[in-house]
Amino acid sequence: MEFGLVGKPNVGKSTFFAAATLVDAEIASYPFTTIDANRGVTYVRSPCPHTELGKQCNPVNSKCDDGTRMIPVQAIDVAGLVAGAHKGRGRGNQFLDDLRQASVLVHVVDASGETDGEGNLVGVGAHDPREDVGFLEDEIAYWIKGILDRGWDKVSKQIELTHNRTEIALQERLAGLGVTQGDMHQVLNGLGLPEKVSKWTPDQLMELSREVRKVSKPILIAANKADKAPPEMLQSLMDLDDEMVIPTSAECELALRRADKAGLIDYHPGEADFEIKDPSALSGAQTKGLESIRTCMANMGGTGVQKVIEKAVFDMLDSIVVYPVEDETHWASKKGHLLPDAYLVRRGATARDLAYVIHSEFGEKFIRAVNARTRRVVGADYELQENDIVKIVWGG
Ligand SMILES: Nc1nc2c(ncn2[C@@H]2O[C@H](COP(=O)(O)OP(=O)(O)OP(=O)(O)O)[C@@H](O)[C@H]2O)c(=O)[nH]1
Ligand SMILES: [Mg+2]
Repeated sequence: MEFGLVGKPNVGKSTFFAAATLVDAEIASYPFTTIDANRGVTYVRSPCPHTELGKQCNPVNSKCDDGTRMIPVQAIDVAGLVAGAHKGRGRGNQFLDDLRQASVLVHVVDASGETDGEGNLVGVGAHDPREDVGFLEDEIAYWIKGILDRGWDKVSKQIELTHNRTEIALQERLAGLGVTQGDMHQVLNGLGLPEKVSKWTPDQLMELSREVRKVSKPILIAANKADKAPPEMLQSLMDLDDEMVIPTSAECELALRRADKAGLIDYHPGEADFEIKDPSALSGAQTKGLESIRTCMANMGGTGVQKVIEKAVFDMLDSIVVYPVEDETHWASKKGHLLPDAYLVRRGATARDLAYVIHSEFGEKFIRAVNARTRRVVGADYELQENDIVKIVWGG
């Protein structure tokens, strides 16, 4: 599972990325600091079932922090995108190809208003961040249209000649974006485009691209630099959609994660406070910096970074956590590792889907599964439930 960080230049995408992954990404207060994409791993939290057994787990593909399972997700940070990128403005939109695999986008917006539409510094409060919200949906749709447009004349005629079903042909073309046949069916049904594909107008292709964007790249907004945003400016941004706009301070989160890594503080991402380990080990400036972060977190209920990641993964993508095991009696691997792996799957995924996630051969040669909590045998179509522990039996 992967999420992409997008937005205009100089808003804090790389700071958010670095905070989430602790990968060293270049950060600077001018536009287009990032040119090539940064990739890294971050984690989402879920209560670990090992607590039900009263025994410590032995995670392999994930981590466990005192009863909280940390499940990896990929993060990708790309160059800044400006309005008109599809016409070549700024760095264009070709670099969005790096986001093909991303199943959800986090739109980082500068809630402080200190950057103009191109990302140049103009002073806190000088630019209305609400103006930056709408353009992204358009630019992502133009990018998708660009992918559809490549060789479209030939492709559209071929679809008609082979009497191939339009939804299958288009889905195959957009499979790299994570578009499924079900998605394509839904999109085409909703649009009611003419049957003759080669007669579709550029406007109709754009309409199609917009709908494909909605199903394949849902967008969540991080109202970043909330630590220095004028309160009424931040509020006006949240008023656009208080479900989809989450205030963040990527800078505070980065400082906290680095201080935690350096052993100076005890901080668990997502929490609203932290503990200074040994106050006498800190310089005056460090203490002052940390205390101002603490005040900011108290106002915001945390830095918002972990909240954004988890909202994207659990709410927008509707993911659940499942634990495949080989030994259903002991919830362990063959080697005796307790609850070694945790996987994120979309709600509605079946036992066979999980088998495919683990290994394509497991999916192909799926025989049955066992729900390790109930010890009941379940079939390929069994719909996985949150925190399920499942043994997959395969062979052939
Ligand atoms: N006060 C404050 N400053 C921030 C925050 N996040 C980022 N910044 C600052 O904003 C500037 C830009 O940060 P970057 O992370 O490089 O921004 P970007 O969006 O990746 O920029 P480009 O790669 O140029 O598109 C830097 O000076 C950061 O220190 C934040 O939450 N609060
Ligand atoms: Mg950057």
